[in-house]
Amino acid sequence: MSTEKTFAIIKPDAVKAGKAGQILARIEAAGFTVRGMRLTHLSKREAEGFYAVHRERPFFGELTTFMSSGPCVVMCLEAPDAIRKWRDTMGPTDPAKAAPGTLRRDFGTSIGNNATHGSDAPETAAFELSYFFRGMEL
Ligand code: 3AN
Repeated sequence: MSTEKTFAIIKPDAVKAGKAGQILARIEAAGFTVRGMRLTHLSKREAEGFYAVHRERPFFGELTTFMSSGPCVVMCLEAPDAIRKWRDTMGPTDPAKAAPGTLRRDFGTSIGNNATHGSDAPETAAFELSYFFRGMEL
């Protein structure tokens, strides 16, 4: 499998709880190379743009309010098969259904406050990386 880039977020719940450093250590231990990283505080409008594919979902308002509630860490992670590997490292959306040792199980507290985000496909990764990073930064 060739090297691939994916987009990741340490969400506001995890940053607020002081878990960003522990999550970053787990990212490095899992074998990802961090190609880009920045602390940012999304506006509601920026969160709505990022999650535009979910705008018809019932939780869209809750999701974008949460994602703009405090600073988060946005990252470009690189590894062989990075998209799948990062989603495996995070675990499923609902922390209650995630296996021990996954980030969402260990740091998430609910389906909304689930500590991390990761792109789910190559097209999504391309959009999400370009939403936060300029080409020359990666
Ligand atoms: P994932 O991030 O695992 O790909 P999606 O794409 O189904 O999950 O959902 C996008 C984001 O919306 C999730 N990261 C999660 O935090 C939030 N979300 C999903 N379902 C709910 C829900 N029922 N209530 C609140 N937030 C939700």
